[in-house]
Amino acid sequence: MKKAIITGVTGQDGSYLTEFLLAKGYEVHGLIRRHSTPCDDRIAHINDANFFLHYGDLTDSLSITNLVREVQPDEFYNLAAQSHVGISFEVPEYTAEATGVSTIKVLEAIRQNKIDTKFYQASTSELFGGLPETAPQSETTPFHPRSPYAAAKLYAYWITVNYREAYDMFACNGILFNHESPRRGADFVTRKITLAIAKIMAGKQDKLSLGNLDAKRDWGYAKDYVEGQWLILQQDKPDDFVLATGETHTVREFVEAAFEEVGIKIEWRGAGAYEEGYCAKTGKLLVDVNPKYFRPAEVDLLLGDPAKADRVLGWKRKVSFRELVKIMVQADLKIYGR
Ligand code: NAP
Ligand code: F7E
Repeated sequence: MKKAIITGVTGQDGSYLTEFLLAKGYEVHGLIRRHSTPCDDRIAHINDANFFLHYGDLTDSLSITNLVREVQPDEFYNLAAQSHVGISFEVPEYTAEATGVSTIKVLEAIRQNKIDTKFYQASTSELFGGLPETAPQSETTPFHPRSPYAAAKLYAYWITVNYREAYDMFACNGILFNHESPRRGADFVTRKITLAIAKIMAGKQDKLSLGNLDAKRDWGYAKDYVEGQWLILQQDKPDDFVLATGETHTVREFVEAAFEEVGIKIEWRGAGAYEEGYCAKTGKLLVDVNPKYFRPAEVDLLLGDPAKADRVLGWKRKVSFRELVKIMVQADLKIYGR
C-alpha cells in the first residue's frame, strides 16, 4: 500500500485529492492546523480506516520533520498555502512564510531524513503575471509575479527545481491555472458569484458586489486537476507541467453564465467602477462594482497551454466551462434549499 502525505488537506484540492488517493488504495496522511472552531467541513465526511490526520503547521519545521519521519511517505503533495491573491497584499510577510519559505522546510525535512519520496509542489499560473502579450502561457513562458502571493510561489517553484537539480530529488511543480468547485473558498470570485446567486434566489441577499469584471481566467474543475497532480508523480522522470483548459473567460462572462443557470439574463450598463448588471426582464439591480475589491496590481489575462500535460501525462480537462458553472450554481442552490 502506497503512503501519501498531503499538506492543505482541509482545502479544496486537499479534500478532492484525499478522496482520489483513498479510492486508488493509498494510505493518506493529512497535515491539519488547530482552529478554535472546527474547519474541516471539506473532509469531515471521509470515513476511511486508511485516512489519518496529524496536527501541525507548515511554518513549523518540527511538525513537518516529525511527520515525514513517522509516515515515511512514497508521495508528498505540498498543497498548503495562504492561497488568496488579494489577501496576500494585506498579509505579505505571513504569505511569504506560509506560501514561500515553508516549501524549503518540507524539502529539507525530506532530504535530511533521507526519505525516498516523490514531491509535488502546488505552483500556480499567478507566476506568469497575466501580461496579455504572454498568452497562451506554457512551461516556457517567463515569470512575472504581480502579488506577494505570486512572489512567494516563485520562491517555492524555484527551490523545488533547485532540489531536483542539486540533490537528484523527484521534485515536481504543477503549474495549475484556476480550478474551482462547490468546495471553493467563498472569497474566490467564482464561488462568491454562485453563492450570491443562490442567496439572491432565496431572498437572503439583494445584489452581488464585485471588483474587476474584465479580468480573464482559465477556469477548470478541481476534480480534474487533482488527477493531474497525481499523474505528475507517476512519471519515470520528475518534471514541471502546466494544467489548464486552454480557454479563457472574463469575470463578467462567469457572472452572465451563472445567472443564466437560474434563468436570468444580465443587461450591463455603465463602465469601470460604475458598471452595473440588471435583470433584463425585471430591471432589478443584481450586480455592481465596488472598488474595494480592486487589487493594487491585477493579473489581466490567464490562458494556459496544456499541450505538454496532454502529450506526456495524457491529461486533459474533462469538465467544460459551462458544465463547471452549472455544477457550482446547482450545488449552492441546494445549500439554500432550491
Ligand atoms: P485552499 O482551499 O485555500 O486551501 C489551502 C490549504 O492550506 C488549507 O487546507 C489550509 O488550512 C492550508 N494552510 C494554509 N496555511 C497553512 C499553514 N501555515 N500550515 C498548514 N496548512 C496551512 O487552496 P486550494 O484552492 O485547495 O489550493 C491548493 C494549493 O494549490 C494552494 O497552495 C494554492 O496556492 C495552489 N493553487 C491553487 C489554485 C486554484 O485555482 N485552486 C491554482 C494554482 C495553485 P486551513 O483549512 O487550516 O486554513
Ligand atoms: O480572482 C477578480 C480578481 O480571487 C479571480 C487562487 O486559487 O487562482 C486563484 O487566484 C479574478 C481576479 O482568484 C472579485 O481581481 C473581481 O482578477 O477568484 P480569485 P485568483 O486571484 O485568480 C490562482 C491560480 C491561484 O494560484 C490562487 O491561489 O477575479 N475579481 N471581483 C474578484 N476576485 C475576488 N476574489 N473577489 C471579488 O469580488
